[in-house]
Amino acid sequence: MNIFKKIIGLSFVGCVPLAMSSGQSPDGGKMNVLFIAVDDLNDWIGCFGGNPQVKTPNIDRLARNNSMIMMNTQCPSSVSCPSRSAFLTGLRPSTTGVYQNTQNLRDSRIAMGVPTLPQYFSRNGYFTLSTGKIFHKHQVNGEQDAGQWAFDLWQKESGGFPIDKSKVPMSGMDVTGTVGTLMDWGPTSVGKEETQDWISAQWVVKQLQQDFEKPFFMMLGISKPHLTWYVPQEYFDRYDLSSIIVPDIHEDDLDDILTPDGKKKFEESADYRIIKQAGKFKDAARAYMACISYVDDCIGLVLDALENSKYKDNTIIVLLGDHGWFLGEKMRYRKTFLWEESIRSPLIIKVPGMTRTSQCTRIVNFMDLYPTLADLCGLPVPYHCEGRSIVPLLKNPAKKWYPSLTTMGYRNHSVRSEQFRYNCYEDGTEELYDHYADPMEWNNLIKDPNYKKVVRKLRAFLPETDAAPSPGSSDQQSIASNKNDDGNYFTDPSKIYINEEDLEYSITVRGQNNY
Ligand SMILES: [Ca+2]
Ligand SMILES: [Ca+2]
Repeated sequence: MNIFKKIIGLSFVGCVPLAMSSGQSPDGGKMNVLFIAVDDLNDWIGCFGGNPQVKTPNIDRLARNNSMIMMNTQCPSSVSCPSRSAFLTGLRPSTTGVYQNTQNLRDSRIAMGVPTLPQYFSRNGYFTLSTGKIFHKHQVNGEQDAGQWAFDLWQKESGGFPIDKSKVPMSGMDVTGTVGTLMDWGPTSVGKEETQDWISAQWVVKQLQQDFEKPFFMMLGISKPHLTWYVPQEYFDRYDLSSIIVPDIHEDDLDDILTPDGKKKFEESADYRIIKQAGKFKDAARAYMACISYVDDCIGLVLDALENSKYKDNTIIVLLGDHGWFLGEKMRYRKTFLWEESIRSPLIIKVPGMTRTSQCTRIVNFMDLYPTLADLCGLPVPYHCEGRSIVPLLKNPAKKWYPSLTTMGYRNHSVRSEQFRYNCYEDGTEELYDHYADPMEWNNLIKDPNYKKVVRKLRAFLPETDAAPSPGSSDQQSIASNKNDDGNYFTDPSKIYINEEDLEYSITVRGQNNY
């Protein structure tokens, strides 16, 4: 039995939308926006039902307090930089060419041709402020570009997660051969008050006690549960190791995903192999859960501060995780793949005067956030946005909606409808899963002739353009040619709607080189 899937919060009642005209708070003024992005947080949150054991009382409290839980949100890409670059510009990876963590969106001519989400709000009467990771970080000329150029006020994060380095790896595993941030977990050497996300949250708390002359657009980036899983011991102590339940794993799951020449496309990951050999599935799950409970406490600080502020009834709250995360499913940990665990991402939206405590199971995408927030705040939705405003869903979650696209790397796409996920890769490999019958995506139906029509319909949602990777990509072949199949460099700008004023503005900002 797999108790991990679809134990969807049963205590949430149906939605009876309140009347509210977009752009105005209940008292008639402009709405503020509080946007919280959590790094690598999957659906292991109480109100999302991804793990019945995880303890997230603060996020659950937000969910129960006139928020809509968007149960089936998809990320634009299943790793940080392309996901964030996409929802912050309103342009898909397949339009900007930003596919990997190594690619700074400022090096994509297309991405720089539009104002980013906070820039758009700043130019439309908002005071924009931020701390923590919102934009993906890049080293530029020896300095860190963390997107500080996009905000009116930006606070560099501090504190970190100090540990006793002599004890690394604290998990006791030999993690040689893994790729990415060290797969390790254990207690910090300081209490929570001295850790990074706690300090970031306290900065937001302080801001919420200020008087702002303009409406604010505040973005908080929370860094955990991104690896490494170092948080104060008290969070590990919240979970009894022996009673941890780990996800169901089918070890033959990858056998039915074959390339066009019949070879197995995917193997188990090095992390998975090492954790399995060490017998530490439960330890890894507990460490991830400990980090989530730490994140939940930090978010609790902010929610309490907002509740006790004068902005309580005129502030839209958006809370998201930037993509999903595997904890053993598909024989892997981490992210960057086109399966449900990596793509489905948490999203909670509270719009005072509009949303009521409710769940929406329609398929939406973070691409929809830029147009949705513009719409909610009474700003024109920029023509360039490739997502769509979900305000109709916030008013009526049962409204019929659309399939969604996720891209991971050059020419690898996933289309998700309510019933199906269709994946196709650059090498011609394809997959199809029926979520009504198989929510864990164990049975690849692509060879079943009964689904030909379904596949044809889903393929219609693939992007028209696959932009060549923008500078910074490790895709050497693409860098060598730096061209699309049609011979153009990057995406042809005439194919998307770019406001010339925006283009000029962005180039001016870039010219300042104010990293
Ligand atoms: Ca991330
Ligand atoms: Ca399978």
